[in-house]
Amino acid sequence: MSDQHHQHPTDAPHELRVLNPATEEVVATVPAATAADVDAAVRRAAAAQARWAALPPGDRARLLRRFAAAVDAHVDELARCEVREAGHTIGNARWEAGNVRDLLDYAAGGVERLTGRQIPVPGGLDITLLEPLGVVGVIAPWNFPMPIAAWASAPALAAGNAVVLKPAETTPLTALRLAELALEAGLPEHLFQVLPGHGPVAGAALVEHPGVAKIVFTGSTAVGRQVMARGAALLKRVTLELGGKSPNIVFADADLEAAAAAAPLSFLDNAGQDCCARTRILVQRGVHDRFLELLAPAVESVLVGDPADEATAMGPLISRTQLERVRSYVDPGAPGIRGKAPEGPGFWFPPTVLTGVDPGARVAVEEVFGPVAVVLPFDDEADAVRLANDTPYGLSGSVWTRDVGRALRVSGAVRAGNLSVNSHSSVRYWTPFGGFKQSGIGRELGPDALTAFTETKNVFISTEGPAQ
Ligand code: TXE
Repeated sequence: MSDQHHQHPTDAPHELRVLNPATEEVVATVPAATAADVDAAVRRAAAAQARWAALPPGDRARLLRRFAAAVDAHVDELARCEVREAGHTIGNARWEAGNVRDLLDYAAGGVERLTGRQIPVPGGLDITLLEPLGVVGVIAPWNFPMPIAAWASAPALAAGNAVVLKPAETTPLTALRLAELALEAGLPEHLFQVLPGHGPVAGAALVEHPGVAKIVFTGSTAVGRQVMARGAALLKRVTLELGGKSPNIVFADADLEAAAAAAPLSFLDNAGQDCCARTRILVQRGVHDRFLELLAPAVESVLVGDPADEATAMGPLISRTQLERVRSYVDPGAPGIRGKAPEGPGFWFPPTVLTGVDPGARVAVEEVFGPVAVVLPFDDEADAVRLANDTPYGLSGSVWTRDVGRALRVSGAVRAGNLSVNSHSSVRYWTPFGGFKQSGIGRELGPDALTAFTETKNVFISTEGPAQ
């Protein structure tokens, strides 16, 4: 680590103020970790990891299941915390806490099934061992603070690693609570540590720490690039889950009612702060106007307001910065469909679909990370694929059609990691998730989630007798 990271830059406060994005009230203040704190945490984690990896796999699995049970017993508390610090709707937040429990259970199930191979070779026996990496650094974003923290942490722990997690500046609280629950469940001390802090301080210190074997980073493509460049000095293993500008492709032969009903879910869920958001709605020209007629009431009727209210469908944006960012993309006079949002306090932006947009316009090209989509017409299948791929990103996308052949052709041709046919959703913990192109490197979740936190060692055992 370089010395400059042992101190806070003068502009980085020593505390993080957590605001409720729906009210702008201060929810909590937590200390921000320095690079020295990160260093101490990594050393403690390394000691804990050695003991953890030496436990019989069945014991590790049992402890992770207890951690899952502890999360399950606190789903409502965790969800309410997520509502307060991230502005997620209470329904979504409960799902997210449940998702952490499910991820821990799923990872626990993998502990005793993590096996190497025996490979036929002449002159001996060859086996591969899947060894833990050591200490894994997880840098999480604020858009899904709980699930994304667990996507990496659960399989990393299951594979025998320790985890040091740096949550986003705006959302440290649920992660801190998860670390407490891990301890209460009996996980060894220092095995799963949460260090709130500033990205350029604590995040950078994790990336540059020689004791951290792998970084799992979820966040912006710009910072992801920096993480990879800085980690390169130590040839650090990296998984990067970055931005997206995903297409939602609606063909004329689709069930238009179903496609229009699902479209708002695909870009308004979590107020559009979702890397998989389908923010480019590509509609075949012949059904363009009909589709917009169906889409308008679906978007206009989305209930935006108090995220703690069970009836609310969409909450606020995370911060004033994010609100300003989203505003910068939308000309208030531009044609389109608009829903309603509260005035403030709070960081509110109404559901917005822009029509008649130039495909090269900033709002049609860049990740907005707010409740904003554009509609772009296309002529035929080739045109749809060209438009869908006309982006540096490649995270996800949807294809709406009743033609199975077309569904398969288009899914095959779109350069993205997660495609859904006649569905708006991408993420299931049983299946691999990750980006093509500038959307990331590596995959999380799915059956190989644990393997991503191991190093393969090949051992050859000679069966040759002594030389004659
Ligand atoms: O992200 P950052 P921001 C996109 C989205 C959003 C934009 C900006 O478009 O509008 O990014 O969001 C840590 N070394 N996504 O500024 O900065 C930081 O502390 C190490 C998409 O919040 O990338 C936080 O924990 N770490 C995305 C995490 O990186 C650093 C989710 C993400 O923050 C660091 C979030 C550094 N130098 C934003 N600088 C997705 N893929 O879903 C910051 N961090």
